[in-house]
Parts: sequence; C-alpha cells; structure tokens
Amino acid sequence: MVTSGLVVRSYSGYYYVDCAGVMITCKVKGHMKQKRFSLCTGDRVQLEVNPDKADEGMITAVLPRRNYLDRPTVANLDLLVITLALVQPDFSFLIADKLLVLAEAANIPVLLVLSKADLATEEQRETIASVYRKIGYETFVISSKTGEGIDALRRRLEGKVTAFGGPSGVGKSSALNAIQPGVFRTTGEISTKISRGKHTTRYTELIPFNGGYLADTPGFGNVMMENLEPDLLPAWFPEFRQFEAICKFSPCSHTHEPVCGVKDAVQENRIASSRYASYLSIRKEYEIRKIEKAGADWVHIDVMDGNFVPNLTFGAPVVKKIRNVTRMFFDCHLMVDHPETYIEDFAAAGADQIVVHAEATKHLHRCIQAIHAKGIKAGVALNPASSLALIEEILPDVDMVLLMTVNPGFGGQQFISSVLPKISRLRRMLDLAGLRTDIQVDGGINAETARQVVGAGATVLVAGSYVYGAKDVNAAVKSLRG
Ligand SMILES: Nc1nc2c(ncn2[C@@H]2O[C@H](COP(=O)(O)OP(=O)(O)O)[C@@H](O)[C@H]2O)c(=O)[nH]1
Ligand SMILES: [Mg+2]
Ligand SMILES: [Zn+2]
Repeated sequence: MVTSGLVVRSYSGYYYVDCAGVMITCKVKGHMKQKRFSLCTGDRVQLEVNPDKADEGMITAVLPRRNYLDRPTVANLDLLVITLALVQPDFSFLIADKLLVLAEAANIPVLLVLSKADLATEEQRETIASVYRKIGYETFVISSKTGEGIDALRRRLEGKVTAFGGPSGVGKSSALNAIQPGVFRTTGEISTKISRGKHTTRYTELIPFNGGYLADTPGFGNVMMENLEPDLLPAWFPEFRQFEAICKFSPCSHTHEPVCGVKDAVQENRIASSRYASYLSIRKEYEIRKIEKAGADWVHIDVMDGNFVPNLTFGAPVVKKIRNVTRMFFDCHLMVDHPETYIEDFAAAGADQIVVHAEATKHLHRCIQAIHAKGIKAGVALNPASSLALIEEILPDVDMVLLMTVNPGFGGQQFISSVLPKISRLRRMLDLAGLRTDIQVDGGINAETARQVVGAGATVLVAGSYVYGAKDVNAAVKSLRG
C-alpha cells in the first residue's frame, strides 16, 4: 500500500512517519540513498507500507520543502518560536536579531517569546517587547512559572507545526511543558536524575499537539553568520525597507554611503539603535570571517562621529561584540573630534591599536600617551592635505603613521596620487630618525595602487571595497601582498 505522511523523528537511519495518526517506522528506498538526499524531521514523504507488518514501511519519495532550517535540522515549519529570556540569562538584542535574521533568511514565519516574565521588571518587559512589536514581530511575554501568557500562546500554536528555538537555559522546554504538560524534558528535571552533565535535546522530534506538532530544539545561541550573503542582509531587517527609497545608492549597505535613509531613520529613532547595531555586528562578523579565511592580518575598523567626517559609523559597543568572533588584530581608526574622550571605551572594547588624527586633537602627545597607558598600540593619522610637520615631533612615540590616500569619510573613493611623494618623504624622515615605524595607507587601494604605495615606503595597507567587493576575496588579498 502506498501512502503519505510526515517525518516526526529520525534516528540512525530510521524515520518515524506519522500517517494520519498511525506511526510507521521507515527506512529509505535504495534509489533515494544514492541521491544522497538527507531526509529530516518535518519532511513530507511518500511510502510503501510493509504488507506483512503495518507499522513498517519504505520511503519512496520526498515532497518539495517549503522551508528548511540547518541547525537544528527541521523542514516545513509553519512557525519558529524564537525564545529568549527577559532575564537570567540577560536578554541579548544581538542574539535575538541573529535568530530573527536566520528565520527571515530561511523564509520561516516567526513569533518571539520573551520568557521568565516573573523575574523581570515592568520596564524590562516594555523596553524589549516594544522594539520588536514596533517592527511587526508578534511578541508574547510569558512565564512558565506563573502561567502568564501561556494560554494565549497555546491557542496561537494550535494546528501548526512549530519549533521552539533559542539559546539554552532560556526556558524553551519549560514553556513547551506549560503548553502541553508531561512531554518535554527541561534541563532542571534531568540534571537531578543524571549526574554527568545536563540533558541536551539531541535531535528534533515533532510531538502531536492539538491538530499540529510541537518541537523542542537544543539551544543554539551562537549562530554562525558566515553563510549569509551580506548584500541580502538588509532585506532580513524588514523595518529597513520603508526607508530605503531615500538611499542614494542601490544596493546600499547602510554603512558608509553619504545619503542613506536607514541611517537617517536610526538618527531619528524610527529604527531602534539596537537593531542597527546588530545589523552592523552581523555584517562585520561576516566580513571578518571572510577576510580571516583569506589570510588578512588585521581588521581595520573605521569609527566616524559625523563631525570630524560627514558620516557616522559604529562605536565601541559594536567593536566589543565583534571582539567575540575573532582573535585578529583590531586596528581602530578614530575619525572623530576629541579622540581623547573615546580611548577608554575602545580600549575596554578590545582594540589592539587606536589611531587618532593629528588634526582632531589639540593635545596629540597626551592622547598618544593615554593610548599607550592602556597597554595597546598607538598610531597617528593625517588627511591628504595635512603636512607631515604636524606629526614630526611625535614620530618617536607612535607605533604607526596612517597617511590617508583619500579624504576620509566614505568608502569607494579615488586614490589621491599626490600622496605618493608624501609617503616617500615620511619614510626618509623615519629613516633619518632611525625609526622603523610602520606606514599605513588607507583609501583607494587596489592591486595597482598597492604596488605604488609599497614602492614609496608603505608597510600596512588598508583595503575596503577592493577586498569586500571582490568576487574572489582570497585572490584580492593575494594581489595586495604582491
Ligand atoms: N523563574 C522562572 N524560571 C524559569 C522559567 N522558565 C524556565 N525557568 C528556569 O530556567 C531554567 C532553564 O529552563 P529550560 O526550560 O530547561 O530551558 P531550555 O534550555 O531553554 O529548554 C530552569 O532552571 C527553569 O526552571 C520561568 O518562566 N520563570
Ligand atoms: Mg531544553
Ligand atoms: Zn542606505
């Protein structure tokens, strides 16, 4: 007999298929194995039931998937419930936003559950929930302990195939238990019974529930973002869309572009600053993983304040977040007025070097000393039109001099070739003083200009658009090394 059903669980080569309420244990027909088709929980399949044993069968075909989640592995979800605790562990906007991006990218409808409401203050509930409700994400505030919000959530999930996802310890299993008592195991319960380690939900299993199914999943807090395509990232922040008409460039990365509706909206508080910070972190994390693999040595981080340069980018909080994803050398270029007021924050955020503009501070020497006092490297930067005389006296005290080869503020500009003799002159000044200080150049660097600046005496090249925009990042990095 041929019939169809839903894979509710898979386990070492066996698939448990729900056929209208009858559970049939299946293996996969040989011709399907050859296609290396990886069946998973949530797949809709066709099967042949064993004529002699009604609870055994062979899967012969799998129907096309509507959506698919890689980790945890599950297909065809009607809803992904992204669960995060309001407190214990502290709510993380970045983790919430990463999980939302994951769901958007996988085209799975989401619902946000903020748990442990009994432990949170009214203000904590309000500030967190309002960010997401404003965007249009359906948000439930619940407590598995007091039962708050559980009935409403249960009604919402009836008849749907739903998985709960989120970091471990946020109360996913507890919430599922409150919705449908007696089926889902929580960490707390198990760890008292098994002495070694805590129970983790190893595989995804769909549990029948009021005309639909529920699935618990292992915690996945640290979502890897390296597989995301950065050009698509804005589309996964749905609230950006209505402001993108104002962006001068299309596509706009909403980072360095001069006229950008998204950045304006952040300034005007029409887009939550936490969401924009997450956007920048996810983008930077992706770039860092990419250039790290390609063999770059440093991450150069442009910090702009909207005053010293007519543009605004991220500050120390974002640096702190991306510090978690890599051990690469963080070279923070402060294009800001009064850089001395930022040193503390950037050092604490994990900068390995802070570079300040000679034009931006009245007390350059004190500023460089303050950076060194943090135990990190200090550099001084000069705009294309600024004279080397500005930094001559400070040369013995700095680890690096950055000569801008474009006017700072925006990416993708033309290299100003009159800076070449300036690089040579600086190298001679350093030689005369017996210094082996690095000379860094930033702006308009590609394979051709790289050759010229290295010839003039530059030792550290900053490449932005040329590398990130390249089809082959590895080749682009290699071409700069010459
Ligand atoms: N106070 C309080 N604690 C909760 C709540 N939900 C879960 N917890 C506790 O948080 C811990 C982790 O819960 P669990 O459901 O296993 O989290 P999971 O890893 O996301 O499945 C356990 O110690 C629970 O007792 C809640 O609503 N209020
Ligand atoms: Mg759990
Ligand atoms: Zn934009």
